[in-house]
Amino acid sequence: MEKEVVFAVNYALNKGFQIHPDALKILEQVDIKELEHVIKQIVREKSKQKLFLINQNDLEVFFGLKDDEVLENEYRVLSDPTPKITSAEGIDGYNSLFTSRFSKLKKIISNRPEAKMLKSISSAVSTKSNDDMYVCGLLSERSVERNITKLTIDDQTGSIETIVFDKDLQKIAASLLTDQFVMEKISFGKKGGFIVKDIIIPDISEHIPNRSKTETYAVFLSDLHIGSMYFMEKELNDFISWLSSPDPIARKIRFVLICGDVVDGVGIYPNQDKELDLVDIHEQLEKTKVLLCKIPEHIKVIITPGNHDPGRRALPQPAIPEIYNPALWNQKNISLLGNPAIVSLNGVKVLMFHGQSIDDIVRTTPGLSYDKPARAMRHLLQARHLSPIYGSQTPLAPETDDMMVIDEVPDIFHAGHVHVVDLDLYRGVLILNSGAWQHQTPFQAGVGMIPTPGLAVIVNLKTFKVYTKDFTTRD
Ligand code: D5M
Ligand code: FE
Ligand code: ZN
Repeated sequence: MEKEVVFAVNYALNKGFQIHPDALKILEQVDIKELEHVIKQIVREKSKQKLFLINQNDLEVFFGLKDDEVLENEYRVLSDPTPKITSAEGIDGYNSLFTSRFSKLKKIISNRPEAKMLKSISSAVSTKSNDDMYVCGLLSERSVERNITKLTIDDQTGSIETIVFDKDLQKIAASLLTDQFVMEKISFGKKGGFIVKDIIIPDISEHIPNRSKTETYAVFLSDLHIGSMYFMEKELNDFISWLSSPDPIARKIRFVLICGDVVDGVGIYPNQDKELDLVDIHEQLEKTKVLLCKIPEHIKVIITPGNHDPGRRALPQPAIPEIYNPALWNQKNISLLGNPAIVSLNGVKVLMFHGQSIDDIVRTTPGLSYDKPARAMRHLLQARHLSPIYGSQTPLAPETDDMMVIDEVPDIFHAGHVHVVDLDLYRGVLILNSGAWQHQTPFQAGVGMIPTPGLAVIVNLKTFKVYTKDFTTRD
């Protein structure tokens, strides 16, 4: 026996494993260079399963000698803002953006029984009825004074100030996002003023997700920040090499989704150049191309932009323009889409949104924090809008169609931006934030943000079981 084979056998025996005689025969035929690595992988995986016999099948799977069952890998783009982006300008543009937001969300809420009783704001204001009335609009103002909350909502006919006395309703009122769509049950009070009896938000109903027929896996990544001094090149490279390894999960991966901040960009924040390894955007994208082109061709790679990527800053963002790297665009297994985008992976609908608005939401909503971004994402699903707040940090473009409305309920809602891996399941929708491949930056250290970088989030599209694989530790 060759010394590598002896090593492998002894390694397994010392860990309490038995080796089937048929497996021994295979060990003598396999690639010696791979042997140590593979035997350690098998021992680790089977220890987890508490199965202490190594058989022929294990070796065939881990060495990639056995063909996988045919895995479905059907990819479709369901929504991409790139070709739809216009250049509506000024106040008119914002008026039409908000008109579009209002009418799309009113349509979404129209399946609620109460929606049949909706009155326009101008007619509610003039009626001043003591009976219950329903109105809906975008929340333009909220104020809290002496144990009461005042909410002002607007529709195209006018504006109404409403008063919330009830404690529980005040809690709901506090969680509303500025410019979000709401429906209210109100009546005109004896002492004057419109009293809020109920607050209804569009939300989603219990959702039965679409599933892949085969055990195909997708990997969810974001915030690579290629070009930054803090970019974790080694870890990302290890991840990319792992995709071509005989690991049984790696062999079933057919999709890699990258949800923005692919590069660190140039001039994104003051003095950024002092924190860049590559100070030219073309160099950053060239490096991106070199790294991502190492992903095997049977895996489809989908890239959407974030606030660090070139294109435009305001939402919705077009795909990273082809001129920055035609080779990346023309790579057969790579697709560049805008932000937000919806793709179908074997029928599973994935909404990809970089997550810029999470910053605004965390800052303005009681109970939310940066270490639990999936909670903030849940708020967005409930508001049925990816970036409601206008005029805060997240820039919105004055499009005539509000493409940030969540029209269709996705099966998976994928975002990044805050550099923290977090998961949630809300009414059947898998919410996931995919972390980052950048070490903590001095800015983040200064504000106490603790990222969880170097983790790949992997989802079995048939069972929706989620795995995270840590590339910061060597095995
Ligand atoms: O942002 C990563 C996270 O860090 C995101 O939550 C915003 C926050 N961040 C980063 N830089 C700044 C500055 N300069 N001001 C406010 N918040 C910031 P990323 O998109 O990767 O930069
Ligand atoms: Fe980022
Ligand atoms: Zn970002």
